[in-house]
Amino acid sequence: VRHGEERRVDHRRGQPLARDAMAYVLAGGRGSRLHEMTDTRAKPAVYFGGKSRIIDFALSNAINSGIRRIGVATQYKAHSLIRHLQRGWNFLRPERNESFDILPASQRVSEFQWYEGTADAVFQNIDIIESYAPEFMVILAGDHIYKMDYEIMLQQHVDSGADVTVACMEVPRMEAVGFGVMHVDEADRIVDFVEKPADPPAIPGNPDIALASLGIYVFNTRFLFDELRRDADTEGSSRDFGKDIIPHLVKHGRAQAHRFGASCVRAEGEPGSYWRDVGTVDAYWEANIDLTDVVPQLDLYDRTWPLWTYSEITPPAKFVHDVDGRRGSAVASLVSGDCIVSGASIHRSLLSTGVRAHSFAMLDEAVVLPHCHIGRGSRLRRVVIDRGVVIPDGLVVGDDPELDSRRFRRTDKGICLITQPMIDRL
Ligand code: ADQ
Ligand code: ADP
Repeated sequence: VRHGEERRVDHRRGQPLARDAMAYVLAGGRGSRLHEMTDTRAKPAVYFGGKSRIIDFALSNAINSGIRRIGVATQYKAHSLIRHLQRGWNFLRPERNESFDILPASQRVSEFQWYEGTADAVFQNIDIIESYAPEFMVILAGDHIYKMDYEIMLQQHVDSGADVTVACMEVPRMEAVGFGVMHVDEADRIVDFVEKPADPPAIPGNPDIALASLGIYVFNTRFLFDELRRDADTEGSSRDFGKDIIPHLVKHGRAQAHRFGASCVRAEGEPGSYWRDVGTVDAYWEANIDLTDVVPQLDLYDRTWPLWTYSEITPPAKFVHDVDGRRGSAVASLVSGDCIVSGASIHRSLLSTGVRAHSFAMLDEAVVLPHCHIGRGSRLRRVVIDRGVVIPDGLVVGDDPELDSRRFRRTDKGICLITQPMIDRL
């Protein structure tokens, strides 16, 4: 009897493996390439897709996969994130054998220590996790956009009997500099792993493609804890999954690759395997604007895999004509609740909750975060507007690259990030 089959008889009790698992979401990193958008909030708390935040994707995947125990480790600028989690994700009930814990770096192990690396963010909470006795740990990052059924990955982990299973995806080789990159044998066992290599090794037979780790790991809990304790006693370790734990297990243990394509959730007609790290202003803008496509690659309307979030209770979006009765519309756009488009023309844009766009304003390919005001007669093209910004009447962005670069944070691709302090300095 193989390890996996034995486990299934002993432990599954007819339940999905997800019910014996805990999802542990690492949400402490800053995400510095989002610049001013992460000045006040951690990257997982950044708004995405009009109604939700980036971390909602990983958390929704966990819930939709059937996982009912969730821990979220926070550290950097966590207030906005913690508030969101308390408002939106506190529905898991201990009375139903469920749990939801927010685990700020609180110097529990030593008063001199915040979370050092990602592994430390688990290590410091071993006793809390143990009190729930999950059989498996699904370690996730809180800052990626994707839909994935973790049950399928858990199943593969149990079937293969691996010490750790690492989700992976093929990416263009030069993009792999930001990832852990692996080599696998014919049974997808990981035989080599390098964290963020300057010159990523390609997959055999295709010099342009590398196999990248998505930072999603499945462990048997007891094994993971032994590893974390071993690593904590190791001189010179940075206490990080990608830098320390995974490379060690590839060398000395049994690490298995899990192809993201096998567990990626697609709605009918949804193409490919969608996974995005929206870690730069360009990638963030693009992933949001992509949602306005007629058939977007990421389907937010799939009722079988809903995106859970906290969302304010709002009146419906409203569209009002201008004095000529001609303007006051949004096409090819996503418009959230409590928006009022009054005499403005909006095209290929995304309006988050509570945006007011006034007469004769024009928005094209704009990502507008909650509670912004778009002043009369302003014209904005290819922008990201941070929460609560008041765009003055008549402001023009997107016509004059030099002027835009002086006033706002303009990327090489010509996307302008606009925040209130930038407006105040005009
Ligand atoms: P990175 O994403 O660069 O690489 P890291 O910066 O450690 O790794 O962040 C991973 C997650 O942990 C993020 O969600 C971050 O917010 C969080 N985090 C970082 N430091 C933390 C801390 N001290 N406490 C709590 N949470 C923290 C990783 C892997 C690569 C893999 C990529 C895929 O190391 O091998 O390829 O993810 O994106
Ligand atoms: P403009 O966009 O022309 O500057 P306003 O901001 O004054 O105009 O809003 C124009 C119209 O939008 C109002 O006449 C009203 O129909 C609608 N509107 C604005 N605020 C509200 C609100 N709080 N509730 C309902 N409708 C509103």
